[in-house]
Amino acid sequence: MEDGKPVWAPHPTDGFQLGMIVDIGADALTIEPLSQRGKTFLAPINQVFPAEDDVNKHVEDNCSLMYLNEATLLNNICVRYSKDLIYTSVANILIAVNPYFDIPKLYSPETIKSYQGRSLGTLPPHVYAIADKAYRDMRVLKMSQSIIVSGESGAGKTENTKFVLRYLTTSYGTCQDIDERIVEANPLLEAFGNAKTVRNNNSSRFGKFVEIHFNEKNAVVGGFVSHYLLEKSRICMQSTEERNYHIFYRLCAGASEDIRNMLHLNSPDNFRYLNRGCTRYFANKDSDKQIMQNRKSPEHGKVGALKDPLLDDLGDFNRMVVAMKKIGLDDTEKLNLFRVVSGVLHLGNIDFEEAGSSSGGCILKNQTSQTLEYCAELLGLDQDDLRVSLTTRVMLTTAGGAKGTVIKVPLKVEQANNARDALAKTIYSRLFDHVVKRVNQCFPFDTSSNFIGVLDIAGFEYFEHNSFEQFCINYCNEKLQQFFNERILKEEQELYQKEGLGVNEVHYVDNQDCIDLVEAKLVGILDILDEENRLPQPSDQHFAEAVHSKHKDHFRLTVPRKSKLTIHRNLRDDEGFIIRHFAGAVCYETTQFVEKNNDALHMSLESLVCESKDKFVRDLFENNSNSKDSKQKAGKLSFISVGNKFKVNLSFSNTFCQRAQILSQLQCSGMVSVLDLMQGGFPSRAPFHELYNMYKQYMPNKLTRLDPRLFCKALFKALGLNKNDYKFGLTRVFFRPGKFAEFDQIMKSDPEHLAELVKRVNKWLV
Ligand code: AD9
Ligand code: MG
Repeated sequence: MEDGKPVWAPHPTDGFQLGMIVDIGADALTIEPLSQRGKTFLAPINQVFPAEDDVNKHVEDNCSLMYLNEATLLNNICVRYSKDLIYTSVANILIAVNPYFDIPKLYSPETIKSYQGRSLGTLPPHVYAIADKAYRDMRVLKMSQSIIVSGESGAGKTENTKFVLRYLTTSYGTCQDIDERIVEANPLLEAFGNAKTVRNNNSSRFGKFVEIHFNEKNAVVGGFVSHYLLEKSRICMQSTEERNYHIFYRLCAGASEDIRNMLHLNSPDNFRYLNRGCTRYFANKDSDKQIMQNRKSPEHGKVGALKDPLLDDLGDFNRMVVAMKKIGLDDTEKLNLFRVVSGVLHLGNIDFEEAGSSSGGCILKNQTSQTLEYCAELLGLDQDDLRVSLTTRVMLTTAGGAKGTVIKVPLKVEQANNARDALAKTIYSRLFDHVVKRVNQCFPFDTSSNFIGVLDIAGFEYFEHNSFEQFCINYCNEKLQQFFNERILKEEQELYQKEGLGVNEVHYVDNQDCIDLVEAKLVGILDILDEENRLPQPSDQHFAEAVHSKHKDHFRLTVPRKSKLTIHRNLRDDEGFIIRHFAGAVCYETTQFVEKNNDALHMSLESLVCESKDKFVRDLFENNSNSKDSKQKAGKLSFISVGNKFKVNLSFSNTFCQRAQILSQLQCSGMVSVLDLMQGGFPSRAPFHELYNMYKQYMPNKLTRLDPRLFCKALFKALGLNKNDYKFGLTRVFFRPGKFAEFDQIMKSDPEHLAELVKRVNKWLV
């Protein structure tokens, strides 16, 4: 950087602004903004970056810019976005910007065709190019591949995951039926596992890993979906302006008259589980994305009641039914799903009041007797048994010397409410497990050689109120970030070292301390929470206190009181804690952590559903070790840790006013560190023997007699490649960004050109 050259200097809302350096101080620069000639301001040296000569120019691979830094990356992405070019590469990593509208032809069958078999970098960056690279690597290396999609909630992870699946199945499938099923499984999974949140109208409330399996001829043979914990609290309660799972509204909106009568369904307004969250849809000032979406709606400006004008529940119901048919669900299976969904809705409408006797217990409110009847009917339960199980709890007693007598303890109103909600959550999440299992039966395969997996989990979240769900989701994203750090940054540098490339070291923030804070044995927050759950009288306050006392001076953990790290309600120290995540500080309110961490249902309810007269309901609870457990420990409310289940699951090894927000996403995702690495790095590489095998067929005998390393050296010399574009390591050759693709193009060019090349090689050999 020097006087008179344009630079990017910090700007509070745009991230960066263009300026000129007018004076250089010891640790600050005096900058004159280009937009305000004559005015100057001071900026710290390490926050000012050199700009490209032409800031309106954009490039497909960010690595081919002259200056690789966060400011040029941000500018490149923004210039491209203004031209509807939403994809940008940074070497082998693809950045996607959510356009929030359909870009014509971007995903057309012709586009799919054009990417098939093409090396990364030969066509404009696209999620299809990544999918095809995974496919070609799987074929050449004979190894399964994975694509990881990460980003904030609403960033476009699920949409891009679907594009990858469609690309692979249409390009490399042979049996059209299976291919279609893999794609059509999504509407069903999303109906049961996605919901409207303040950040995303179709937010995934579960994580998934979708595998597309290929046979030895590299053709698609089937698929498999694994899912990670569904957000259960949403079934009974949603935050303001959020909704329950789509299926509930769709069923109310789209079911035929007959089915509605059979399931006793009417408007969503009449169900407690649906009518408390969403009130006003256009009041959310925090979410720019939401507002952008809303502006496109003809209903913009109106205040909605329960129905979100942007969601077409009726249309979505019809599309879902078509998808169900395509993946092979018959009418009975469909009705089974609908019946249980309705059963859960009616269960939620059961209300309790104090019994008015000395027992201290509760009874069902008079007006809910019909609801009880509907619920029992739909779930195949006995009405009286359901009533008793909801209002009492079975306990083992030693009173009066009669050891082991089973007695029924009456529940208070609040306890009965909790029992009802716990039952609803368990039934619905079992139903979701069933949906995933059923989907997996739709694309079975006998043998598979390799697979391509796509990981799509809920993105990093921070709301006004953050609870156990956000804690789990953000922990999961923290793990993913660590994977990224290790895989891209650490391993890459280690490889350079091992191969003796002598490239400068790049520093990045290691988040291991944050992960330890959550998952370390005994002292980690998850274990402290489990410990709390096992106490005779667990409490959220005691849990929060325990967390603070075990981690007094932890850099990643702070008390909510007085902290300026994040905006939060005025919480006491025993009401929450703040964690500094890689993506920012989040204040968690610990109310209900203890309850939400417990997956166990009390015994009377568990056995009630396990013994349902309805085979479908009974089967949902089959293979449930929990129920066997609880029968053995009659009377004891067993504890099944949700947090730990999550931990086990995770052990996988526009407008420019939003620029500042985009910048923070780029910084958080580690992209900026990647740039530092790429500035001096060699993102593409190929082992000598692979190059040898790939190109020996074109080359004269004299050359192919050499060992692979020499073969490559000779070949590169003969081709007259620029020495700055590649480096020879011990076992492979490394290429500067974009250069491998160029080399590959030369080698695979037309026969005439190739003959010319061979001539050159021969000449060089002589
Ligand atoms: V969450 O963590 O599950 O809450 P995602 O999955 O990252 O989130 P999603 O893919 O659901 O976000 O995208 C949100 C919305 O943005 C979609 O419903 C689309 O309306 C919109 N979107 C995302 N990507 C594209 C795209 N490439 N083209 C058009 C898009 N619209
Ligand atoms: Mg999603």
